[in-house]
Amino acid sequence: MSTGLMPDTGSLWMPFTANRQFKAAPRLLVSASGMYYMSHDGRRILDGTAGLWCVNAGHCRPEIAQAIARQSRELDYAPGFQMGHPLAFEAASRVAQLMPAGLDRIFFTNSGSESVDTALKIALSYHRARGQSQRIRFIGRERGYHGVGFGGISVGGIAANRKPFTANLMPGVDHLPHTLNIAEAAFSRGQPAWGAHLADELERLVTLHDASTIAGVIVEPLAGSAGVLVPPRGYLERLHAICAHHGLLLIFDEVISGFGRLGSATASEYFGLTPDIITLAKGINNAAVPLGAVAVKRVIYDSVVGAADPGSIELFHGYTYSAHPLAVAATVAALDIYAREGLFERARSLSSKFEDCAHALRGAAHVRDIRNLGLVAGIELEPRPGAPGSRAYEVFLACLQRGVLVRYTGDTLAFSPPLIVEPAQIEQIFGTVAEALRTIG
Ligand code: PXG
Repeated sequence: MSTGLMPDTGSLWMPFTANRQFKAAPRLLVSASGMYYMSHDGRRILDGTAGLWCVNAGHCRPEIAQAIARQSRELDYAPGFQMGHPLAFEAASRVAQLMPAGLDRIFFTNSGSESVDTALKIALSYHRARGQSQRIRFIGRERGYHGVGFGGISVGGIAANRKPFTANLMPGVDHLPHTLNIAEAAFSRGQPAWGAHLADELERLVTLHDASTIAGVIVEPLAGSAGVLVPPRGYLERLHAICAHHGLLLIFDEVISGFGRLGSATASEYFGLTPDIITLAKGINNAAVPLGAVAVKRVIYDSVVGAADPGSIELFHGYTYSAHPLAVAATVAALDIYAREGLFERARSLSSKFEDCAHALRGAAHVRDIRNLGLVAGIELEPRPGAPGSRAYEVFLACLQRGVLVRYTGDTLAFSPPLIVEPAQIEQIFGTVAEALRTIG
């Protein structure tokens, strides 16, 4: 384990970080095991966020480390264009087995952002292959997060992520309204009863643009990054029905919700819905090596592949590291752990305890709303006048001082622990937040 020595922080331009503020007082993690990180100053930190919603089986699992080490000695890298290696195919089959019936064709990427851009390109290619190349529009949603590629920020709806680039976004994109309404649905446990009608906005957009110009609709079934937005009861079902009726491809971005977060392999399974395309990353291999994937219905693969001349490349798309041997070795090992330890079922069985502990903070100072589903919770705080985000940042720091890592976006604290979390650790996470809230103004 490393000592408390602080590296020179100058060269690294940190992602989604207040660089100057961070570098003035760096917070470093130097090792991890199971539910815990170790900080550079030698403190054990309980991981309330599974890293960034991705380390679903807990940290540094030996089986995954061994699979990666073995693979790095046996086949470090193999080209994925016009060549293959066995584990790529095995990992694709294993991922396909966890998808809703019919989504059994898997394209590998290296991140959620790449999965989203890949999904958009596949959707366009599908319509083109079927002679509907005028279907070029996409419908996203306000406050949606679909990564940081130009496709992803175009269909995404987080204003700050789009603002410097508004003139360069993909054309032909429109947005549904988001579904958060604190006045109507504050402190809902699980899915809010209010808000299914917001899906009808899709009918309005279809009327406006005409279905024949729309390729697809992309939403997170459960929106994480924008502050934990839980879909109202009946909302996703309505979106699904409208898409099916008009021939729009429904893309569920399951980068966060995939691999057990809601207590089933996918949110699609949790809600009993089968979209046309699912984007994946993060938990796909416990975040041990960067990897993302896009799962598509077989008819989509068959259409795109079947439309090309035999012997020609059907989809002009792919990454040097698509199905990187180390990344897919980690996938097979991670999926083995999820299955052997029943971690998705575990998440399901812990979710009511998680809900109770989160909602126990109702009435605590500054708490404006509490939202939850599966092993995800968001606690939205009243922003300080003129200083949005500062209160949540201070709670984040106060929790870290007390040995618990939480996330915050805007003034919403987000919780998404590894699925191996123990009930006492759930109490510790929310108990620490309660304490932190008492210390800040
Ligand atoms: N789609 C969704 C739904 C995501 O949540 C991405 C795409 C992009 O994935 P990559 O691998 O390109 O980052 C994400 C990523 C947070 C947080 O704290 C969320 C994400 C990433 C980092 C932080 O809310 N989600």
